[in-house]
Amino acid sequence: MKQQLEQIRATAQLAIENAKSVQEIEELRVKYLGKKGELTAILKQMGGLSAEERPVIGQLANEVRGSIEAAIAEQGEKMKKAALNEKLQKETLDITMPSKTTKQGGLHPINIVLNDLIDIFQSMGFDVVDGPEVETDYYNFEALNVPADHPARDMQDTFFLNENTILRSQTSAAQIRTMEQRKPPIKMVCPGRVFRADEVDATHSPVFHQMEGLVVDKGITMCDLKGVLEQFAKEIYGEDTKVKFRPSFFPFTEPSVEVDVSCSECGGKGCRVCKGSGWIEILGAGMVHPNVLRRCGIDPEVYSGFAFGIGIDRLAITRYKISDIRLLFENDVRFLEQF
Ligand code: 2U9
Repeated sequence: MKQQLEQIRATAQLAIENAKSVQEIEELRVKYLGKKGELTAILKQMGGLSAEERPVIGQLANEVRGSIEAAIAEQGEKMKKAALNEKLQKETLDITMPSKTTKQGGLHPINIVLNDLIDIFQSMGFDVVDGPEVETDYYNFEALNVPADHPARDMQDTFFLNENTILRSQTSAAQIRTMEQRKPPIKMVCPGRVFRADEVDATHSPVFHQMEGLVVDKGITMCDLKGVLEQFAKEIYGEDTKVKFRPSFFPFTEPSVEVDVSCSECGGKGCRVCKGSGWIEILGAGMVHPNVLRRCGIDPEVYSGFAFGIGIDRLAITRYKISDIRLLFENDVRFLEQF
């Protein structure tokens, strides 16, 4: 039996050293140490041994088991190391390879124009205020002197979420809230996305962007309106730009004006861009209607103000000679990477 055990030790040792895979080692473990393995088979015969022999053979059997287990562990470790070495060899890093280039993004043309507008108005002392895109009927219409049955609602037909909740058709609500919360002087612009139930074509989109402005204080007159807007037009279109104020109508301003600038393309002679007129309309404005001030708790006998609205998308289209407003919303990278 002693001989048999030594034989098992020697053959197991050899087989384990020659094993080529983890799977093979596992098979050898089962073959020698498993329940039906060779070592176990020998141990089962120990009952037939004499009392003197039994402890000697028992001890030897344990030694053999121990040395087989150690050989298995050692060979397993060797294999792990070999596999790691092989992996490291294959995964050598070539630090001389050129790196992957990441494409740098850029600003959307609407944001380029928006940033310019913010810079201009901030330099004139205007605060920039934000407001929610989902508004109540009151803040979008009623507070701006546009009651439920007012015909001007047609011009600003928007999307209703329910009877009282809408997607804002202008950013004016933020200005109403500011007037409700703060005493004049107020000098603010609010840029943002607005919505109208318009048919989509090359010049109309149901989603567009505007920047509205509001100045309220004692003694504000149409002269302030003209001075600020003329300065703005010159900063956007150049010092030589002429500015024209035409009478117009908005329910929230009285009197109201539309502002044209001399065409920067032809210098006012008339061309395709200005459709032969020499002028391009850039914004609407007016003196804040007394009803609007009164509703916000501001006494129109004491305070007055002017307001204006600028279409950012239209400005971007004329500045970059973009042929179709839809290009601004399709996010085609071939279009966007030109700016
Ligand atoms: C308050 C009071 C008055 C904002 C104004 C306009 C004239 C105007 C258009 C320009 C192009 C909208 O984006 S557009 O289609 N806007 O012509 N907006 S006056 O008047 C206000 C705003 C807030 C409290």
